[in-house]
Amino acid sequence: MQLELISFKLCPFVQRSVITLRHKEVPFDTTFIQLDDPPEWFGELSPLGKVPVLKVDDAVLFESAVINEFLDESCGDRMLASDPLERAQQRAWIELGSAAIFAMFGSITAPEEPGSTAKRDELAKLFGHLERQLAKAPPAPSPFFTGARLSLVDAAFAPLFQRLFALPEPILDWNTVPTVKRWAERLVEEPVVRASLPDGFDELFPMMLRKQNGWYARQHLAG
Ligand SMILES: N[C@@H](CCC(=O)N[C@@H](CS)C(=O)NCC(=O)O)C(=O)O
Repeated sequence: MQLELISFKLCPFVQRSVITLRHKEVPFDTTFIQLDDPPEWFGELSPLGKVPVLKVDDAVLFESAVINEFLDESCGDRMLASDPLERAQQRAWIELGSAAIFAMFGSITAPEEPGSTAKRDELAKLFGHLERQLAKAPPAPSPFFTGARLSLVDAAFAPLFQRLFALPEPILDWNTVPTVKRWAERLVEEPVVRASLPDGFDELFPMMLRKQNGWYARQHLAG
């Protein structure tokens, strides 16, 4: 099985698949594109015009959650629960993770302060739900979302946590979500998670935010 991941270097959704591929030690090739100037073939290949896309031999998969479930079912130890109800709940938390990624980006790219604040509030609300879920014992993360082993929920949230920690001025009060904080701090130290960050992330991430020129970047990323 030949795997080719179509990627934009800074995309957190692509990184979810990189974490899964690396965790499962599956060899894959990466083709990077620029989203603001995509090659012509990308429009043909990606039905929603988004990354990640995974080419599996001649077949095409899109949507990070779908790609990750395909990888999970095809390679190595399972990263989702075998029980249908638990598995469905894990999928639901992955969806919440996607909403939180969009809230984060909304907050740091909104053109003006009110838009940025509204997205920040949305992020806080989503994390509040996550905190209440995690604080129910079990399963408080120990250390991962579902217990001792990295799960697809961890793969879905890790790129978000890395970006939140990389911001020069926090957009989330971590003190209000202590269980999430503990999970996040442990997760970003996981070797496979660290290794999934694209080369040059520390410079490229603020550079991308400056280019977007939103209210947050103008306040906290001048120069
Ligand atoms: N629901 C999608 C979201 C992917 C997504 O939004 N990717 C962004 C880059 S981080 C993208 O390709 N944006 C291009 C666009 O929306 O035109 C997934 O989970 O794969």
